[in-house]
Amino acid sequence: TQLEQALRNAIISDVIDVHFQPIVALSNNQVVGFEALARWNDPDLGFVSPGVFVPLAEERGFIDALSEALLRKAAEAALSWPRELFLSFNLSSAQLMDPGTSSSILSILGRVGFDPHRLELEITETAVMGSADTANRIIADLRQAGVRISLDDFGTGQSSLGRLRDFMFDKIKIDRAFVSRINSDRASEHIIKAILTMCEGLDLEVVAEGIEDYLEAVKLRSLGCGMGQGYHFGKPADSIATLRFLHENY
Ligand code: G
Ligand code: G
Ligand code: MN
Ligand code: NA
Repeated sequence: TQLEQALRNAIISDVIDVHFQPIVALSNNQVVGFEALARWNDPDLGFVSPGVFVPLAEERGFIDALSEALLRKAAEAALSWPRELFLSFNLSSAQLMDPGTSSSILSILGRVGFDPHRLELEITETAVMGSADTANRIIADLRQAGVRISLDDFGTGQSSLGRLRDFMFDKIKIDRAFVSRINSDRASEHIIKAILTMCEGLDLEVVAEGIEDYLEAVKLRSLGCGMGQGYHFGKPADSIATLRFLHENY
């Protein structure tokens, strides 16, 4: 297809960019890290969402090449940040089925000179289900090297609390479906409270995603949620704008 051909060309010519969205400590609104988000603006097709091209890359076997280029760019950009903030990077489900993923990631970090302790990998519940043994092995190898693992979109998909019992994760990212209703829907507030209590007991860090206004931030902070992310704190921005943002915020 046209999209597939364009994606192939974009990967070969290395034009897919990475943007960064701040993650803040809710106690003081200080930036603690950034999530890397792939951005592709094709001259003919216009802006194509990663929600479209990442699954296509997985299906066509391009995901390794794409993800390696994105991680390299993200880590290189993060090396120029004025403080040692963490970098959070999304891993796709196909990567969690490929036993070569951990060594590939660690070798990129080595080449770029990026400390694995500053990297967090976001994975979804569904992705871990896919090929559980391989995924467990990859996660264990990466954590052994100091990389941290966060469970993305928590509360959606085929949630399985049982996965949390295996202590494979360092952090939970509460899906924005709950966050966006926290001040209008009692049920969402109760669910978030329960997640926070559970995470405290399991010694898991928590990020609330999709915070869009001040009242949501205040509410989450009062409930004891440690970190937040969303348009209220900053939209994803390219590496130059991110550097400017960091210099303006310190
Ligand atoms: O940025 P946006 O909301 O359009 O992202 C849509 C989806 O694409 C999200 O689920 C996000 O996690 C995913 N995504 C964005 N960048 C990457 C990436 O570099 N790798 C992978 N695997 N997924 C990404
Ligand atoms: O699946 P994942 O959680 O990785 O998706 C992250 C996506 O959510 C990013 O692509 C980003 O564009 C989007 N996003 C980030 N903050 C907000 C927000 O405050 N509101 C909405 N609607 N989307 C957001
Ligand atoms: Mn994510
Ligand atoms: Na997320």
